[in-house]
Amino acid sequence: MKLQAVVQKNQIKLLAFKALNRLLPNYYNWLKASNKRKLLKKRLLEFKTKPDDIFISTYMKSGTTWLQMILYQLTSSGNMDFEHIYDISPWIDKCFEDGEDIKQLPSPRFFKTHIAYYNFSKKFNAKFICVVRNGMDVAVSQYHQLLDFGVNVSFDKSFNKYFINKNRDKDWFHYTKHWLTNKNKYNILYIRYEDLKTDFKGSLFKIADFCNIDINDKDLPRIIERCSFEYMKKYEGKFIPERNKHKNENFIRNGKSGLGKEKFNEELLELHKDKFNTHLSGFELLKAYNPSL
Ligand code: PPS
Repeated sequence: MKLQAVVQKNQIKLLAFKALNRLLPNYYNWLKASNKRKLLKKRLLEFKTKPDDIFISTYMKSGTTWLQMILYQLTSSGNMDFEHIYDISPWIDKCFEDGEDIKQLPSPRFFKTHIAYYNFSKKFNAKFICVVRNGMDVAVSQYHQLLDFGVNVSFDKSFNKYFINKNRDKDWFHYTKHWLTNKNKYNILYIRYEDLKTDFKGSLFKIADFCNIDINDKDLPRIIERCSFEYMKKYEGKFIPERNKHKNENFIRNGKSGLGKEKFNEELLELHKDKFNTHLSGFELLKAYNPSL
């Protein structure tokens, strides 16, 4: 009898221990995300903006680097003597995280950021260019990036863990919804990756106009050529983020639209449809991305 009670007690202890172990990583991840968010908000508050600063605000793998190159070509002679695009257009999130100072840059300054909308203060005074891309293509591009980072992951897991993300700052649906809702009424130009592909010139003039940049006729062929996929691929080393440098040169990967859906099985497609309908079906700009239509 006594022995039975001891066994029972130990079983209860074991169950409690297992439950705690399961909860702890969640708590730890939540704490980490919350501390990171606090730090970001603080750094954003401290950051002294200039009114002509441009923030290229994108969910990852949506055309951020392309926009960095477009703005570089629009605001300079466009030579490729720089070592890395981050020397011209810093990734502000990383600078904040690493406590790096933003070095002197000519105006207009243009920064890359993946920071979620609600982390910027209401009075943040800058221009934003928000690039959106079909979620299915983003998810596949993100999956390839994880593979390049050496993460051993299936597409299914990549979609369920990274694209749909417990951390809402990193969840594509939440991220996109907040930038499109624009509760604080920031000055935002929305650009679709697909429009850059089908009508590059039209999108380029929209971007230039938004940034008050004149395009000289003689510069146009150079800008178009240097922002092409082929040209950027040739200089890929100048665009690859640190983490996957020296691994596969697969960052300027294939630059195609509409192929993402081939990776989706029925179950993933249903999940995508469901989340899209809940969060994004009301946005006209994203109509062509609706997997239910
Ligand atoms: S990151 O890591 O979040 O900054 O990546 P990001 O730059 O946002 O997105 C990378 C994808 O953009 C494609 N890309 C281009 N497509 C067409 N034309 C040009 N010039 C171009 N430059 C970059 C790049 O190939 C990635 O998409 P995928 O689908 O993976 O090819």
